[in-house]
Amino acid sequence: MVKNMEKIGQFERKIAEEEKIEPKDWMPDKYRSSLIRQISQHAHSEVVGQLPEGNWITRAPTLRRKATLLAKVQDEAGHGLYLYSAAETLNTSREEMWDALLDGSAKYASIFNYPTPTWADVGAIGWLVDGAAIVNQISLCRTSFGPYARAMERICREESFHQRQGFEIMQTLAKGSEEQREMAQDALNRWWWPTLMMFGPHDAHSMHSQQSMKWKIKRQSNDELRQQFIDQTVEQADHIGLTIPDEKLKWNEERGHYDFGEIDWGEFERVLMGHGPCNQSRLQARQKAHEKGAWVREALSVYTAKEKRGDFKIMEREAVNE
Ligand code: BYC
Repeated sequence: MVKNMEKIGQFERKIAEEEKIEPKDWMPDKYRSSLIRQISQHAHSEVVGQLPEGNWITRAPTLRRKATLLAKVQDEAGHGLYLYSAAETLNTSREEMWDALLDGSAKYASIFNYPTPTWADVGAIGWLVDGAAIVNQISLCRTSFGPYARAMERICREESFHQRQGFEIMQTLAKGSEEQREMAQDALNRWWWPTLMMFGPHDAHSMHSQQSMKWKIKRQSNDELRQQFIDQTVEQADHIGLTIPDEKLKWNEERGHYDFGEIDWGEFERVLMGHGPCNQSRLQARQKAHEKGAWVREALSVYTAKEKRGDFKIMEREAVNE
């Protein structure tokens, strides 16, 4: 009992003094499970998040656009891998996390259940979705769990390139022909509200925020980050001459922030329940990719077993002797 109190005291002191909690440190079970929940959802979001933009790799308008998009989508896969690795340090396995994604029981960001019917959607995702992700993730660079914080730093550097390439696509379309400008505006109209939903429910309805902020897993609340994103994005939209689809959007001198309209939380709930426009196809695409990759996992596991047994060293020696 005394020992337990000592461990709790030490954990709380580290949190208070902004020391990172590392995988081998003692931590409360709920701190561990909350991190596994958030980090694995985050990893799934990166992996599923490749699909909407991946849809345009073969149809990108120029070779330069194609190369950039390909690199961006590959970056997202890499982000997924950093995050799965960070979650694994908490004593969960990659297989467990994948199983939960593939059987539909794990959540991933609601935004990736929307379709990408035009090239402007690729621009809107980079500008808005990656833009929102950076706001959230810069804050997470100061999260209390060491491996998550370090993964975030690396991810943020790449996300800022993603955001700029998306913004540049939108800027080019907005300056182009009337048809291109309309395409950009239409994409902004469709992605704006789902992007605001990425930050999660209002603080008053956020189940996990209070405890996560106490443990410094989250450093800013859902509403604070959403407001920060809106404030910075309104000016970017103005700069390229596009209109944010919210009649209530207005600068509030007193608050020093933009006021904005209410999000359709009914739509958010429906997407979370699996009834968004693309929930089924996203899950099916992941299931298919997992089945198609079975031979790679099998080959790797045979390789690892052989390596452990030292088979390759024996083969190397035999090759030298020959
Ligand atoms: N979508 O109590 P709350 C990217 C869930 S990908 C789905 O506020 P919390 C990119 C929430 O999980 C970037 N579910 O939760 C990739 C919880 O459900 P459970 C993704 C959502 O954890 C490719 C419940 O609602 N970023 O950048 O305190 C291409 C109650 O919510 C959502 C991250 O994952 C949502 N939008 O706060 C381009 C960031 N919102 O677990 C770009 C890391 C809420 O009780 N995650 N829920 O079943 C976080 O910062 C936090 O987990 C959240 C939610 C702010 C998302």
